[in-house]
Amino acid sequence: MRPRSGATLFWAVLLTLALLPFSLSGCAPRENPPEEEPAEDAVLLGFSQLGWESAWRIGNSLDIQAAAERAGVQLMFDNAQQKQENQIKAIRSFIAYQVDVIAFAPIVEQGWDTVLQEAKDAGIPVLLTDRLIVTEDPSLYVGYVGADFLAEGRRAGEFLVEKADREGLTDLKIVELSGTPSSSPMQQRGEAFRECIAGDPRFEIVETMSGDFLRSKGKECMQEMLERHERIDVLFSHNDAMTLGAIEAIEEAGLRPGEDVIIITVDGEQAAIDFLQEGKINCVVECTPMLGDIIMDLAKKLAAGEEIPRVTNPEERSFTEFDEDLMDIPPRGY
Ligand code: GYE
Repeated sequence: MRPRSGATLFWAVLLTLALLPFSLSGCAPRENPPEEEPAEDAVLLGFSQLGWESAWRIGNSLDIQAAAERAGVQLMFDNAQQKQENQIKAIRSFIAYQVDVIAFAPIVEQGWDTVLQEAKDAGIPVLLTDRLIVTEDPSLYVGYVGADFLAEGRRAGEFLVEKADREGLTDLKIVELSGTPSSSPMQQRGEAFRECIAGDPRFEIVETMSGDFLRSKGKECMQEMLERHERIDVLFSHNDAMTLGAIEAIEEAGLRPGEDVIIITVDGEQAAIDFLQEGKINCVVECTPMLGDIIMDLAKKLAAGEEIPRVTNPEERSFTEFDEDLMDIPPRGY
């Protein structure tokens, strides 16, 4: 950890207060152990969250804040309200306040090199969390902690193949609701799903629309696609929020989600698991937002000058209508 003067700490605390209106600090779950004042020499972690778009994201923010308290890490948390420029501003202020470590969830893959070079020049290690970036200089970040989005897309595709095999389904018209354009989960979930069904004449993706990972847009896009296509047999949606909106549209069109339209979704928030159990969703591919403890552990190691793994993927699975223990899924917590 770099030595920090009392004055730096003072400014760090001040920045945290300034960022408070954008943070979720007031909402940390109450059942957590009592808050401890971070020690004077606590690791100072600047975290730029990308926004508020889904229950996944809110669960992720709450988990990071609770984990920082548990770990005694002093957290400067900024919420960028879905704007890359706000994330860049937040990272610049973390550099100015000489935090020990910067972590951020990049809203899109491109456009980070300049600000990350500034962090590197200042000697501050940067950890990517939740999403990846594309850069020609891999030394601009020290590691990534988050899901394997290709594995998620593959699980979604494999479920569909299994469903078709088991039930002898053919000629399936698929629509895809994709996430924020140019974000890594959107790119990789879509790519791996396509690879799984490629060349199999039973499957045809008839349309892909971006619902930006938002429930409202998921509903709008689904309404439009239902109007445009005579028949839709399958919905592959890149997150639960869009799926919940799409289910509203499907029901309003007089169709039965899970029966008339096979529904495959990613995240695993409680509302999606509830619908899986009710038969309105056929497959939920898990993507856990509970990354806080791993992030704190890695931040402490980085602050101590230790090496960390280049990639840390949490363990994930999928939940499907074929699972024998479908009704025993423990509460998801998001
Ligand atoms: O699937 C979605 C969220 O980046 C993995 O972003 C995350 C995705 C998640 O808004 O719900």
